[in-house]
Amino acid sequence: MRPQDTATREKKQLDGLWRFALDPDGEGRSAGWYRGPLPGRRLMAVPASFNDVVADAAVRDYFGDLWYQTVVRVPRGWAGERIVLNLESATHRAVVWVGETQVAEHEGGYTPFEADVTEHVTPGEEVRITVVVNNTLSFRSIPPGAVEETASGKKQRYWHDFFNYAGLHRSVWLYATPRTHVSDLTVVTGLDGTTGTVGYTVETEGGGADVAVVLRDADGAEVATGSGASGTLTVADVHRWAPGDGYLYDLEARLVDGDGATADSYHLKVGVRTVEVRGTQFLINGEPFYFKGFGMHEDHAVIGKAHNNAHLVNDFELLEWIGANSFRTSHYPYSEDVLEHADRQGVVVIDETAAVGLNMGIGGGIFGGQGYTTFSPETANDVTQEVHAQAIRELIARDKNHPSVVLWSIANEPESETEAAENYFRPLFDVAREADPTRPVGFVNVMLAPHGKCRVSQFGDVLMLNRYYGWYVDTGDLEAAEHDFRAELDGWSTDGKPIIITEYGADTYPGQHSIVPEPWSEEYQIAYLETNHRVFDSVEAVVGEHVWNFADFATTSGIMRVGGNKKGAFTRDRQPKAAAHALRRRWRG
Ligand code: GCB
Repeated sequence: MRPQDTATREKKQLDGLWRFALDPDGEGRSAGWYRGPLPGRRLMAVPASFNDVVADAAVRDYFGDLWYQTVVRVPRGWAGERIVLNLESATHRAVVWVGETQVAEHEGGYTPFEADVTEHVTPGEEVRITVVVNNTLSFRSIPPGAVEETASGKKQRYWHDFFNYAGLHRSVWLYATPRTHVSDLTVVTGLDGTTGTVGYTVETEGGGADVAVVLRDADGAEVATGSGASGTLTVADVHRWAPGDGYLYDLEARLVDGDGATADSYHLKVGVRTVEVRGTQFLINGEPFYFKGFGMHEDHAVIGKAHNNAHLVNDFELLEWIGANSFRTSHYPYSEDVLEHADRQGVVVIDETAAVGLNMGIGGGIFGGQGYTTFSPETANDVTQEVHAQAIRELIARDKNHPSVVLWSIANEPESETEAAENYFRPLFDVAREADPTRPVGFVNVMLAPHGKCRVSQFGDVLMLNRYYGWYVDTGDLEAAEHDFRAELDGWSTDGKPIIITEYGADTYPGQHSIVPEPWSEEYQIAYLETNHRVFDSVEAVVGEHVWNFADFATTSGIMRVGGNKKGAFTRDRQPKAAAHALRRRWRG
């Protein structure tokens, strides 16, 4: 649960400039760098990916341990409270000390973790917080990677097509709650005609207390109340949460002590809506929904993958300008601020884990990865699978209450045409469904595993396909692309499931023009999109189109990438390419 300020809780943001040190010899842990000030004088912004902040290639490409440290005064008013240290993310894993005591350890770069530090701090006094982040990717991490020996030393390799930005990308908090407190809250909403239902479950820690819940509308008027740790509230004439109408109620969960006083209070924004897959339709509130939008990235100059509210609002403004109603959090869980904004704006989200690059048939885009087998005792194995399962659980635990989230994507373009892949993924679908029985689950299929060959799509509720007809195949030949794409989709249509085209796109160098549609030109990007759209419009089971990508983004260096991936409808600094105007015409009508 995110830190909050409520009648019983207070939070203190620890963002700012932290001490920062790289640890290329890996000595900091044994030398106990957390026992005192970090060596060196370097400072780093939190939140930020560290890579592009420093003007040094050795820092940008660094992998290994990197240390962050700050000193914070614990508010004196927190005496007697439970005090918690919360990190919204540390990419890709971290160990945290408060003073000289290790308080937390976490694997996975995009989900939050926290530690009860009550016993290790004194309200009114300062305390040193040290975090060692480790950004090395291996076959035991999600996403995977490998460290290879080269003529110039050890190099980090990975098979996903975006730069391995790392560090403390999101906020760090200290917060206080009463000892008896709400520890989790889950809502499931339903509709019965014009009546809405809000099923809730409140979990409590730290002692016996009664639970009381109040649901208020957006104007603050009470519309339903309940008591007990779980129950169902009904709302007559409910204002539904719907695409384009991010109406939110406020659910307050209160713990009440023996004297009737409020022991703890926590608030949750609730959008009342339903999601259902029926045949080849994707229904929101019982109505067919067609996804229009993008696969995105958290990616900006200087700050890398850091969350930034100005960029958040700007990106959503551009989504609205262009007429998008949805996006996918390709290829990792985004900041929870992004999901809260999607809730408010009525933007629909496909929420994805960081399981990208589990495919040795691909690498840095579409080719490569040679020299490894995807699934084997030495590469992705049952330990990897458990790390992956935990990533799914943590994603769902964090995002289960967001009305904007309508579909879980448990992986992007993994190997899926082999028996090993089938065995690896089958239990992971169960993990997702157990964690959330209310939303459909899928994974994103790559064109190397077409219809008839893919052995994993049988487990999904929805087919999510990334296809590059006219780019990686049929390059420059849009007539062949149209023919081949339609033929493939006719195959998938026989599965009787909704199809979302989760990626299609063409690299486009802004300002590159051509009288005839020539790859890399702005004209070609438009012609490519129009060709794809003709295909989608002619296949009934297609219920969505997400262009790859919303904006140009940073990648590793490679002969297929010119200053990063250039498939954006917008440039990296969010200026429209000609295709953005074309998409706007299609999507806004
Ligand atoms: C894909 C990947 C995406 C890449 C894209 C590309 O299929 O899912 O991460 O960036 O292709 O542009 O090659």
